[in-house]
Amino acid sequence: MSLKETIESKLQKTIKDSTNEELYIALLNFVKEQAKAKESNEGKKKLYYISAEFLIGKLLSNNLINLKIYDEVKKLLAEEGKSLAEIEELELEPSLGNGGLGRLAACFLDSIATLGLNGDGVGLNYHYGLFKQVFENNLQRETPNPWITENSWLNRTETSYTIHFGGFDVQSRLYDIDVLGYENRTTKLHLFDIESVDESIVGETIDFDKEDIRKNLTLFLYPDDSDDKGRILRVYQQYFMVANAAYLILDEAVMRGSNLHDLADYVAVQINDTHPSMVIPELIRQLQERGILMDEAIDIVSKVCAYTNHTILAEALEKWPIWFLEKAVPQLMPIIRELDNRVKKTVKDESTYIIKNGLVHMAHMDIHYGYSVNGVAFLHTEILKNEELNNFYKLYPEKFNNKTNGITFRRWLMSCNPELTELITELIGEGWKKDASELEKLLAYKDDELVLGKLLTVKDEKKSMLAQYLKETQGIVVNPDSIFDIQVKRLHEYKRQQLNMLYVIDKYFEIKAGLKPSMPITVFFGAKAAPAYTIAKDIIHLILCMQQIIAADPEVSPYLSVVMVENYNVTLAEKLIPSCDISEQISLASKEASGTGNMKFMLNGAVTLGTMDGANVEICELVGVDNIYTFGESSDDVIARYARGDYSARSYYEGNASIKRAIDFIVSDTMLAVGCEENLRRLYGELINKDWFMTFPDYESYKAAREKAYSDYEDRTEWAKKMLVNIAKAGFFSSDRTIDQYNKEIWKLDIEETEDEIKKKIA
Ligand code: 26V
Repeated sequence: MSLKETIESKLQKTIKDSTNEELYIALLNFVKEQAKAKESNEGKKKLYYISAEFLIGKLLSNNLINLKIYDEVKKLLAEEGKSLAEIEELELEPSLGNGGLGRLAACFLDSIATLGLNGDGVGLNYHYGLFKQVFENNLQRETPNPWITENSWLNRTETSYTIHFGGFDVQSRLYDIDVLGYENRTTKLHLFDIESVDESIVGETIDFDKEDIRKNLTLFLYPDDSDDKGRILRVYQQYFMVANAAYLILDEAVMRGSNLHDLADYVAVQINDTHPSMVIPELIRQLQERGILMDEAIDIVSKVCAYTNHTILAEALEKWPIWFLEKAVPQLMPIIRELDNRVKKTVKDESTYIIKNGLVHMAHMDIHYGYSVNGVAFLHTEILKNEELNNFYKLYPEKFNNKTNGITFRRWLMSCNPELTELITELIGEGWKKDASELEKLLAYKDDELVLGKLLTVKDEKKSMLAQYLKETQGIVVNPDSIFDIQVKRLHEYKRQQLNMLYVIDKYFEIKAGLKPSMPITVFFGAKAAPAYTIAKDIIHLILCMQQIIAADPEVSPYLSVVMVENYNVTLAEKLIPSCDISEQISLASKEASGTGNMKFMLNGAVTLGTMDGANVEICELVGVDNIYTFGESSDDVIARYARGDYSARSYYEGNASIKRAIDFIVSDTMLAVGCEENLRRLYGELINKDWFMTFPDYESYKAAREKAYSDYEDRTEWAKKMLVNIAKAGFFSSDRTIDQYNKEIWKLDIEETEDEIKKKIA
């Protein structure tokens, strides 16, 4: 059967006569069948990547690309007068993550499937995801973000377990999403849900009865953690996730032939940040249930579990009060106490203990009882070893290793930027799609004006497409001939969207004073703030107020505009990133573990304006100082400044006229006319009295670097060379490389025979 016949047999009518909804469902079912027909990855040892977040994005086009039928389907639909792009718009995006950590997990699944590794993802099926962001009166409001429709990518399975909590049980149900590898076999994302979930307890807002666990457990990702009720719900969620994972892991291992004593030959568990850390005591508990004694169970689990750290921010390192665990999962506390006692018996350094002052330190458990601890970029791992986790590094130097993050080029180039994909392929062939290091072949065209011109044309095209899209979907008008300067990422003070705004306000004053930029500039923001993170929401308020002020000012708006997109998500990222000229990666040095947006921008020919933080350091090394704009204090300087504790924001504010003028503007009459006094005064006070993430000391060097980038931009050929070098050097950041390293250095899935077996054979 031809593709057309296959699709039409599903539709029971012609493509021409079908609605986009009908076509979406037909394509969804067609892809699901293709996935089923493909072999799934297998092997003796299997990886379980356990993560509270999988920010997978829409799946239709990506799956068509990985099946290598995207172009064919698009062409067929076009011939019948239909648009694949319009059909894609109908798919709802699941918001099963906050940002980088969840998106990384999704990229990793793509690479695991593509490399044919035997590994699955395990997480939770949140019905309303994180939340949908709505702007009202220049403020963020949160509403539920339902995404599960009658026809979705979820496949209900027969797998179900009884999960015990303190005082009650729940029945789980496993739903699977097929993950298709690029031209390869498939793997699975396992999302656990509860049978008793009750969507009706949620109304228009994200408030709900946080204590009715049997109904609410899988409604939202990370419900508001500003109070104990929300925090303890997280413990319930986390235990539900890992208890299900552990049952699945042990059942499958036994099916693959394990006698459980040899579990480490059959299973590797990657703990993605501390959210799944309870899998350690839970696996020990379940092994005991299956007849294995404590000593051996601990030994087995310590050879199975590996931990990834994604942040050095103390507030994000989970420490649960003992009473939370006693209440939610009393069966785990004796095991956690035993694990802690063993540490206390053998280790002198009290800072590494698991239980301290009534708190259970989840990361400490991971490090003592996991066999690998990795950071997510070179600098981050060095900071873990030498600063944050130095006491652990001294105990277990052999456990520490780096795995610099990566991104899947299938989604972040081939799918979101077919125009650039085509140009690259025309120049260097198809090989880069399977081996990203081949992108370096592009360097041969560094002085080819024709190629550089084509690169600029593609960028212009993507900018126009974004402008069109924003007009249609958000009613925002942007000038496609302006410089697109973009900062999109979670809203957090350490990422310093406020530093970007300082520049915007400064520039606003310069333009008012007659100092006009020679090219118009559009500054884009996209960011969700955690619902209970007050200052982050105040920063969003400032951005939206400034957007309004500039738009209404005919003196300024022809030269400068601010655009904050609503509800930034994977779908919007796929439109924003290809159209970007300047990629803002301006975290306070030492604070951004890696960043992955920085890699996506680079791959799409944006030039980075950034601090020497996270993976920016590696980007800088790869592209060379001529092809990146770096600024700001080094991580060593920042760490030293924190240690001295002598930073005074106020003295910078008083000593620098541009900073003072910009900060005072936050509480000016102009701002208060469009904004909310309480929010603006709070932000103003926070900045001049605290500025915990030290924006002021970096301001002058930031401004200089940004001005340099803008002026360099005007020499279009020279700029195009920078773009080309960035694309050519992005190969290192393919998640295929990252996953290959995880496998060779941590999981060792390809090794069919264990050392013991080989030794036995030799003997
Ligand atoms: C989360 C939260 C949530 C509540 C407010 C405070 C706070 C502070 C930090 C975090 C970060 C949690 C871990 C995380 O998402 N890390 C990100 O992981 C990415 C993938 O490795 C990495 O690229 C980012 O640099 C890192 O921030």
